Amino acid sequence: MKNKPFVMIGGGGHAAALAEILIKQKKRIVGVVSPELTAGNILFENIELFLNDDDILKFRPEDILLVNGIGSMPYKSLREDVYNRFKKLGYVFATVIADSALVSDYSTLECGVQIMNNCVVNLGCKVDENTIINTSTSIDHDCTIGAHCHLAPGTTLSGQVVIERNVHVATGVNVINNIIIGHNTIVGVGTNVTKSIPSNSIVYGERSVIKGLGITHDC
Ligand code: JB2
Repeated sequence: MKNKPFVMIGGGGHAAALAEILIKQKKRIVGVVSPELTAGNILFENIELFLNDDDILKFRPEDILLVNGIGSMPYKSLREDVYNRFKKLGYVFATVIADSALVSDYSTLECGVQIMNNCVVNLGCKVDENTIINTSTSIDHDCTIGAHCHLAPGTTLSGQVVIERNVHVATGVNVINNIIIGHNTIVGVGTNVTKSIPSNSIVYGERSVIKGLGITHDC
């Protein structure tokens, strides 16, 4: 079926931001699935509310596209869990790109990637599934971003940065070129990353101290 309708999972701030992007693009949202609406009521008021994730099973996978409106914060796995559950059942998650974003024709975005308002994704980039590139993030050329990451608003990546899977980059982080950030890492708000970061680290503060796997050193 061409132009499949969308079903939004989650009813909070991230879901509302995605819904506004889709509504502006004249996409049809036929359901929102959330135990309660905690934001965006005005956007969802004419859309049927389903209270339980099992209600998604009322839609056939071939008839709809899912939108993962569950946001992503450190130490919370709900977004990834929901994605994996319904992907396994044969559902497809829409890739959402805001009209205000600029995504190079020479970059690739996997299923479920969300490029929010005012982002730039330059040429040669690869973004893996279910990753959020949040508002006003700038990703320069030839960067690789793994699955289930969240680049929070105002992240800036210079060229050829590699971010492995399940990394949370908080608001206003800057990363110089050729850096590798290992999987399951959290980069704290406003950090300037000038050295690569091993997996399973927490990086924060003005000097970008790394704590993780027993390692503590300057970034
Ligand atoms: O199991 C669930 C479930 N548990 C909570 N299934 C479904 N389908 N929905 C669930 N929810 C709903 O997710 C809650 O009822 C609520 O509506 C929503 C979470 O909303 P919240 O506003 O707490 O967070 P968010 O996920 O929209 O946004 C977070 O992540 C964004 C990227 C926020 O922390 C934002 O600040 C951030 N920008």
